[in-house]
Amino acid sequence: MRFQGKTVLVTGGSRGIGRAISEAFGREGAQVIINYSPEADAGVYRNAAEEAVKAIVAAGGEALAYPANVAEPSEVGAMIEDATARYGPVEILVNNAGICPFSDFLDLTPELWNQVFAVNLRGTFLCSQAVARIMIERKIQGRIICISSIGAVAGTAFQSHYCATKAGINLFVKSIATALGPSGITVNAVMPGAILTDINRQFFKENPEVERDYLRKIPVGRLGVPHDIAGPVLFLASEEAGYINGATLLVDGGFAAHL
Ligand code: NAD
Ligand code: RM4
Repeated sequence: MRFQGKTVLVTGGSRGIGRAISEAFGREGAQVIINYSPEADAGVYRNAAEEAVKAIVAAGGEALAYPANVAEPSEVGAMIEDATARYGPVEILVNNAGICPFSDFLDLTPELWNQVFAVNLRGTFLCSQAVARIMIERKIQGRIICISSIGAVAGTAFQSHYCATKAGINLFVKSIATALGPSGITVNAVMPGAILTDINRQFFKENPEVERDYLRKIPVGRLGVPHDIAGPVLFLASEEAGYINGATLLVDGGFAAHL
């Protein structure tokens, strides 16, 4: 129960890695705001956020689902204001929301480039700044954890847009860790390797050779699962990680450890 009574905002918390993080915080006593995108969660995902809330409440925790596009300043502002009114100021922010519509470089359009940058990098900026302002105002020595990617340190032919956002997140983390450290706020990044979620399920299905290639290169011999990321995120949010600031932590089974 390391996070008893703590207010935690997880962007993109309705499914995949974000859901695993949200549920893990809920199991340890946090009040969890599960942000999600109504657009991204339409269709088969429609009730994903409500299911995540139910899972946390069923486990004895407290949570609410909050629809907001992290790329839109007005929606981010309203979300932070409403969350603060309901649970008190956000003490732990996990910038998890992210998209990766795979595209070969030569087919990549300016619109898709802008869309991926808006969600992954601009969304991380907007949420971090809005939460940090209140943390400083309320003298909260909080935590900001950004979900970057192995894609920040190793590119692929079909993720030039996405990898650029994740490399940007790594240096954004180091920069705001420098800016916010004096206020007692730490900022770190977790870099997942290949984790089987909705972001890549269809891509791997259509490109089985890529999944086979990845499996050959991952020393632990398996793709990751969302639960593999939740533990490191909670550690970085914990008291035990109080002196870790500006770090970027690979959680990839050893994928990036070798040539
Ligand atoms: P996912 O597609 O399963 O979940 C994405 C989540 O983001 C959903 O909850 C969705 O509602 C939310 N979202 C999308 N656009 C949004 C927006 N504009 N505003 C608010 N929320 C929005 O994906 P995932 O694999 O769980 O990815 C989560 C994070 O992990 C992403 O940042 C991704 O880049 C990163 N990551 C994933 C992998 C992997 O292999 N799965 C590897 C490295 C990094
Ligand atoms: C990661 C890695 C994974 C992919 C995600 C979206 O950097 O390439 O395989 O699924 O991005």
